[in-house]
Amino acid sequence: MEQQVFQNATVVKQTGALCRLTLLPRWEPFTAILSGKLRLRGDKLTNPVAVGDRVHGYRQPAGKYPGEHAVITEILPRKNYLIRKSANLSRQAHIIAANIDWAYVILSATEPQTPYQFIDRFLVTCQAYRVPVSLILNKTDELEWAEGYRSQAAHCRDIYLRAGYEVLEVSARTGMGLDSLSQSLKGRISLFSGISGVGKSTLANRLDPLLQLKTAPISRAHLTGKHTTTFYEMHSLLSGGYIIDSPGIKGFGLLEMTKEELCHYFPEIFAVSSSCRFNGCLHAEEPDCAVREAVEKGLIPAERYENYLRLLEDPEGGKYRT
Ligand SMILES: Nc1nc2c(ncn2[C@@H]2O[C@H](COP(=O)(O)OP(=O)(O)OP(=O)(O)O)[C@@H](O)[C@H]2O)c(=O)[nH]1
Ligand SMILES: [Mg+2]
Ligand SMILES: [Zn+2]
Repeated sequence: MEQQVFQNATVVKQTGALCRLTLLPRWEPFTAILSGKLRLRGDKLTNPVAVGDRVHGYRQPAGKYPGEHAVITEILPRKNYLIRKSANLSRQAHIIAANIDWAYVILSATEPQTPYQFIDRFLVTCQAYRVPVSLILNKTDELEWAEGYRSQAAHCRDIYLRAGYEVLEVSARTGMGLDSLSQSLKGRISLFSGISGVGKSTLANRLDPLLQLKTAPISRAHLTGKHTTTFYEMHSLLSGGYIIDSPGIKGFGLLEMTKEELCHYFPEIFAVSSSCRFNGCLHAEEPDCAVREAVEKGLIPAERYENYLRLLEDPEGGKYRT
């Protein structure tokens, strides 16, 4: 039997050397391995291929190798991707997903709470890597009885609405808000990201009950998630579209930008920065800074400005380009 060539398959899962691929819009995942040539490509990435990658390759003639894995021979150029620092090899980066049409940072209205610093870092990273991003405030059903969280949740929504982001309020438990989310997901590959325990997998299951992804209650003692999902994996939704469910994210990094560029990714800061006295104002200690004035007047939330300053001082994951 001849080798059967395939083109433009999408990676739906990647674990070590093995990938699952499908020829979208068909959903019939099959297993493939990277060709030796691709595995040896010496760049700064720990994984040459990631979920969302488009690849060419061929299927083995039946019976030639055990398991009859297909082989990936080429990874197509990416329209975008997100990376994180590799945990052990600090100079290497790990691609978490590629060719993302939309990213959602999922937050819990109650517990676990995502630090603003994390949210802002995620938003900046998405924009810097040209991934459109929205926020999802999940578990809003719990605000019924968890009164203490109401004003906190409203404040959070307010901050990001004012910054110009879309904030969807939903409940994976009751289904509230999911019709409009479901509409937005159609025809796209979307990434569900966020810290462990905010309900990424529960949300996916609610959007498509056939998925049956593993979920787990948060720890009662620490009010944190249990890192239940351990792989990035794309799933096909019956209602249309594809979502990439992901493990609870712990950190981001690698801002490939200059310090001057950072404020471009804080929309409400960027909007007033043209009125600063100095060209190239970093909005830290410069005189006549329009950004600081706006913060003092309450036009820019202090939390956002503080996170901007934090990122300016500590890009976490390296240095700014100079
Ligand atoms: N009340 C309520 N609980 C929810 C909601 N969504 C998720 N949960 C609960 O939150 C807990 C964590 O949900 P998961 O879906 O496992 O969270 P995850 O974000 O996938 O977590 P990791 O896979 O660890 O990153 C589970 O007990 C869910 O039942 C919601 O809308 N309302
Ligand atoms: Mg999960
Ligand atoms: Zn300024």
